[in-house]
Amino acid sequence: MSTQTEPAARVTGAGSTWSDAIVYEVYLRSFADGDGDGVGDLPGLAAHLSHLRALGVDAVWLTPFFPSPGHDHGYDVSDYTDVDTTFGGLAAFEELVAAAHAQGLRVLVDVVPNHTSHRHRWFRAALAEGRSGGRYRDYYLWRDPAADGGPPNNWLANFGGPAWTLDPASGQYYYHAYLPEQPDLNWRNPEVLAEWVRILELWLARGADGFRIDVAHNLLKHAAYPDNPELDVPTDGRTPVGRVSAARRLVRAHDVDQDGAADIFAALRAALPLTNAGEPPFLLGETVLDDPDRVARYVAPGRLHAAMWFGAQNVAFNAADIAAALEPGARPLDPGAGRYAWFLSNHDRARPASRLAEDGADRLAEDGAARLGADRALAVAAVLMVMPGPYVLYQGEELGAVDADVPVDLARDPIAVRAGEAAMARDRARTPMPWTAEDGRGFSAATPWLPHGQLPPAGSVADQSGVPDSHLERWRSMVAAWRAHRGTLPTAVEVLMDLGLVRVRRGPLTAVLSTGPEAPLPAGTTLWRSLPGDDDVVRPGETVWRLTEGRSR
Ligand code: TEU
Repeated sequence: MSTQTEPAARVTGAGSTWSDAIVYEVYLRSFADGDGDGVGDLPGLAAHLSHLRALGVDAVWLTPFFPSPGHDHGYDVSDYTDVDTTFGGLAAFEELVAAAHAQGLRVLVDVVPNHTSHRHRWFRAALAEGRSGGRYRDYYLWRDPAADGGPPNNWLANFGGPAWTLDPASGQYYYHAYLPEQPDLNWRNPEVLAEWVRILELWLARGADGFRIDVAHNLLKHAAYPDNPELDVPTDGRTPVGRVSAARRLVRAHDVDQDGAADIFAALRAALPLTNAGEPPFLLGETVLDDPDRVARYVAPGRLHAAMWFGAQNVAFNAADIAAALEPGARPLDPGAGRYAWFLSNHDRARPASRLAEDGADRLAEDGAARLGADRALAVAAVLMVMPGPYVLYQGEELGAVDADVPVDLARDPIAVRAGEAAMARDRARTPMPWTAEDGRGFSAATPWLPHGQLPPAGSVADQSGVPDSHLERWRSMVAAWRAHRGTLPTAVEVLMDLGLVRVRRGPLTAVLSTGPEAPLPAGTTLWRSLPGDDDVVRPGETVWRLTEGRSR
């Protein structure tokens, strides 16, 4: 293992490679099918890199492509060192990396260190070793039954049922935050860290530029396994999809985000070699936490370079909500600290064009509501974009994609299929990318693994490309304006909220979003705006970027 000193603030400081980068999330199964089996793959993506290039993004995050039984669509990994043949095998990964690098795109590999598949050789060995233990038994979390023979405590799995499953052969329960087919690893065992250093080294040697780290907030559980407290009110009705409702009954006091969990990333980062390009690998954590201060712990100096802040995942289109989601990003950071990563959507959440439509998803059959939702999503993306820290864009967001109405008999998400909670299921945001308006949507000639959703209101990629003021062209122009100016901006930012307006001021750039009134713009010149037109005001539902040339307003 080669250990090298990382140049100070190289990956997060002003003007660095990643500090204000745009990362594009590719949900591989649904991006483009290269081999005609109805499932997207790496050759399909390689053939569509020109889309990412035209959009102007800096990096691509590839959702898990490792061999997997597929109980959670790749987030149940049975071998972290290989590429599933469904996605084209290892050669396809190497070709994709070379093609991406040739086009100036960096590649982030999505790793799943919280849990393995039950088919992983470590877990099979752990089962074989039994309760007397051995090297692999302690890679996982085992407890004896409670006095009544039931699970050791009241913890619940995110995808339904108890978080404990009995291994009848040994009489012990093992812990799984997600499905029983996803046993959690024991990160208190130093051997587990050593295994992960070797896995990440392997992908860096194969050309990865960094990693998206699945449920980075989950790695430690309370060592004494106390019960989680019950909540009086299980859900506030605006809770996002991605977890069964029963699991929302408990406070996540002891099963996630334990003190010490964030230190794991300091150990991991210190142990990693540089990338093949000679840079520190970028570490982007998925941190699904309500408290921004808890998220900030994961980006303390020496830990992750960026941690996803979920504050904007569920905002309503009002200035107070949006400003509250932005505000943590305006607090001063320790020198050398990482940043929040900003985003509106991913493969686990409802589409922002649906969430932000006038009356929510119910009226999306009406084209006008969907268009309004998409316009609002772009306006909100435009204030998140100017915050210090990367923006993570999920495939389809650039088209104004809306939630798909996936019939129950075609559902694939375990939250629907296993737990029977279609209302909480994530399939809505995972339907194939609409490249064209034709039958197979240019995604595949075969029946796709999930049905096609309705087209975005502005149409497919082909429908929108080159059409002035289409949703896609407005996204492209925003990215181009951002690329041209981001390198000159300070990291200090101010977020102001007043009478339906949100203002984000970062040096000479001020972004003004109106959720209600028409309002005058700060003096200066307009760099970009989210709606077509050239008025001297910000209109309802619009974000305008103004260059104030050193003026304070
Ligand atoms: O998702 C975790 C996630 O986003 C949550 O909704 C989750 O329910 C939360 O941790 C509750 O505390 C990641 C992946 O993005 C998702 O696709 C996987 O299914 C999941 O982890 C398990 O690997």
